[in-house]
Amino acid sequence: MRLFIAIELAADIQQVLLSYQPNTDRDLRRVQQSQLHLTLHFLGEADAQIIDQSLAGIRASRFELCLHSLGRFQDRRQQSTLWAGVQSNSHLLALQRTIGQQLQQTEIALESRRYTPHITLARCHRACNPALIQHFLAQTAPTHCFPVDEFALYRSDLDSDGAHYRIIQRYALV
Ligand code: 2AM
Repeated sequence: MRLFIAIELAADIQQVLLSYQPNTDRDLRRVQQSQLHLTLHFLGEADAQIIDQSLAGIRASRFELCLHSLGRFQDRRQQSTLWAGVQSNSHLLALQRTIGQQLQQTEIALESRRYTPHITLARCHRACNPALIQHFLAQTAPTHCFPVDEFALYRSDLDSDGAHYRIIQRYALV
């Protein structure tokens, strides 16, 4: 099963984020409201039961996150990810590190790239229309804050219209 660990966003924050998404275009795909999330760790193919056992022992504190920025990642093939960022937050980074340490006890290979917290809002599968990107990045970034009192293990299923994410387990923060 293709798995990742993420923070689910409440419907009101998802609504805010929807209003920042760029317009759809031939090569641009917006992330649907129910699929918006903040990833902590991408795991790839892994055994959900083993991961669940590992996550169940985590004790970490709840915290507040604030939206803060809009940005873009671009890969070597010119594909872009358009995202919303959150304000730097030591609790978020501590949670991400704690989960990573816990998962090191399983045989899962974790992402080696530096953790860049972001909420993907849209993806361009080829070069994006530059006007759409400019318009997206020129918006005043949202600053809404929201409480984080749990994280979740998600499964990602790929089908003809892209990936579909579903929560398979939730873990409360204390
Ligand atoms: P992205 O939105 O920036 O693509 C599910 O795929 C979640 O895991 C997404 O939030 C995705 O980030 C993230 N992720 C991180 N590394 C990934 C990888 N190597 N392949 C697919 N998704 C990855």
